[in-house]
Amino acid sequence: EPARRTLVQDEANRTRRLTAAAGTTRPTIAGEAAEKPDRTIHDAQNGTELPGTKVRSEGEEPGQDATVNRAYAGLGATFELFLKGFKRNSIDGNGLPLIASVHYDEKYGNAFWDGNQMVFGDGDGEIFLDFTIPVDVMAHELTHGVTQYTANLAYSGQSGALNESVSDVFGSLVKQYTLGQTAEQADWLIGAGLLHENVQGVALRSMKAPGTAYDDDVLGKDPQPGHMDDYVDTEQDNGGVHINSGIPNHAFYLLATRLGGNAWERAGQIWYDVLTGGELATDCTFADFAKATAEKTAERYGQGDEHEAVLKAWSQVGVPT
Ligand code: ASN
Ligand code: ZN
Repeated sequence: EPARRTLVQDEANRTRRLTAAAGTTRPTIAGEAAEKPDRTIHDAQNGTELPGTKVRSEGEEPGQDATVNRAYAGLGATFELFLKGFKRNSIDGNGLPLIASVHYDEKYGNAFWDGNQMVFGDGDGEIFLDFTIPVDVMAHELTHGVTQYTANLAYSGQSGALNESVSDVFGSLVKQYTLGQTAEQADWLIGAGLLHENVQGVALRSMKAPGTAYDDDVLGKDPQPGHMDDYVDTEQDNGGVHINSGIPNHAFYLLATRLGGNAWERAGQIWYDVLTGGELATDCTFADFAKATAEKTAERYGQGDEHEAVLKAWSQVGVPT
C-alpha cells in the first residue's frame, strides 16, 4: 500500500498520527537526529525583523492564528514527504529544525527562504492573499533549503530556473501527497487559492499548462514557456528564473502523468536522486539536468518504461538528453 496522507487540518489528529509514527522510526543514535519535525513558528507582527516573536513550538497545540497554524502544518507536511517519500530527515538530511516567520512586513506579497528560515507575507489582500494558504507554496520555500544543502543550483539563468522548478516540483508533490492524489488527479498548479478573487487567474504557475495560470490587467499574462522554442531571454528575475522554470516543470508533469500513479514515487524519486546525487554542477543547464535524470532513471529502474518516459518528456519540451 503506497504511503498516502489526507490533508491534516485537524491538529489533534496530526499529533496522534505523529505520536503513532514515532514508535516505528529508528531509535536515535548518537550523532543522528530524531526523525521527527522540530518546528518553530514566529510572528513578525508586520515588521521586517526576523524571526520575530516565537508563537508556536513543536508539539504545542494550535492557537487562534490560522496563519500560524497553516505554517506549522505546511512545514509538517513537507517534512513528512521528504522523510516518508525519500528517507530524508528534514532540509539538511540531519533533522534541521524548521523555522518560519509569518505576518512578515505589511501587505507583503511574497514568501521566501532566506538561507536559514522561511518567511511568509500576508499579501496585500487585493492581488495576493496570505502566502500560507497554499501548501505547495510553503513546500516550495522549504525545498529551496533542500536545494541549498544538496545540488546548490546557482540562482540565475538555466540553473536558477532549475532551482525554481525543483521547488515547484516538490511543492506540488507535497500537495499531492497530503491530498492523496495521483498524477492524473492533481491540478499541477502552484499557489492555487493565493490570488484574490478579483484577479483573473487560478494560481501563480501551472506545471500542466505553463503560461495559463493567470491573465490579468494588473499582473499581465503568465509569462511561462512550456517548450525551449519559447525560452525567454531576459535580464529580469535573475534571467527569468520564475519564467523559464515552466520548461522543466512541464517535463516533470509529462513524465509523472505518463508514468501515472503517485507522482512522488517514481518521477519524484528520479528528481530527488538527481538533486541529491552530487553529480550536477551548480551552474548546470537544462540539458545537463535532463541527462542526469536519464542516468539516474537507468541506475534505479533500468532501461525500461521509466527511462523511455524520461527521454520522451524532455524531448516534448525541446531539451536534449
Ligand atoms: N517566492 C519567491 C521564490 O521562492 C521568492 C523569490 O523570488 N526568491 O522563488
Ligand atoms: Zn522559489
